[in-house]
Amino acid sequence: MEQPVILVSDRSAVRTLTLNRESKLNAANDDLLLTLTDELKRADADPSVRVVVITGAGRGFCAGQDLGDVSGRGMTFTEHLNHTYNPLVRTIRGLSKPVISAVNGVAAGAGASLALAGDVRLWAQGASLIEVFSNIALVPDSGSTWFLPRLVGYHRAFELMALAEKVRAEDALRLGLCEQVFPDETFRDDVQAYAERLATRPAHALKLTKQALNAALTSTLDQALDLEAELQQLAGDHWEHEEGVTAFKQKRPAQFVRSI
Ligand code: T3D
Repeated sequence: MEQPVILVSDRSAVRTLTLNRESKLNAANDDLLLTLTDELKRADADPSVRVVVITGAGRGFCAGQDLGDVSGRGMTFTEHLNHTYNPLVRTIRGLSKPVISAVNGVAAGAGASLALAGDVRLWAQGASLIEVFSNIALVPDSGSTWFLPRLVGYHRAFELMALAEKVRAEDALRLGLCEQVFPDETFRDDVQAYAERLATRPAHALKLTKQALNAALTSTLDQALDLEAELQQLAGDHWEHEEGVTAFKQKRPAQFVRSI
């Protein structure tokens, strides 16, 4: 029987979506990309899920487009990106819940873009990222040209893209490509623990925070101030705010998770 291209598992309000084409370092075919996008939307609609983790099976995170699966797809590059990768990246960024890119191994090409697209990027010590596109004379896609210069500046982004050099975990941390690096041996447990901690935070406030940050990346200060004022009203009117203030006054931890 054929293996599912995305494995779905739930633990303590954390949904983990595992790219599952291990023998090809989870290189992406259309089935994987479309299923991942569907699963993200399903997780967003499921009230029992508070955090979503994207990771890879085996020793790779994602090796980008499956280069053995491009002929005969009946689409131009532009059509293919608009059909698969671009909706996926938009879904990650637009999800109302935090998405963790849990980079367990090599992330190359569009896989590097996926590694950068999460709201939180956690890496295993042995993970690496390669903007590999220029090796096959393509342009970085799936958001890499947007994410990378915002993180490392134009010039370093250009160098990484032009030379397709491997960025290892210690350099990724220094460059701001990830928030934390965990030992390979304990990586999946460490990611789960991090995700569970995030899942205890106020979900509604984090949803609005994500919205504000995404908008601020392309807005003026005036626009950001206006949006903050608008979203703060929504946050301030929500029960989470009342609970946070009450907990502060009562000198106890706030309880932002309510049974559904
Ligand atoms: O719409 C469009 O089509 C445009 C969109 C483009 C988006 C893109 O992502 S373009 C970039 C595509 N990706 C690549 O060019 C990466 C190709 N892979 C590599 O450069 C290397 O495999 C890695 C640097 C990622 C890892 O190297 P290494 O030495 O750790 O592993 P390996 O031995 O090269 O790979 C292990 C297996 O995975 C191997 O299979 P085998 O020989 O054991 O049967 C290899 O062929 C397979 N594999 C790795 N990457 C891909 C792949 N198979 C198909 N497609 C891949 N991308």
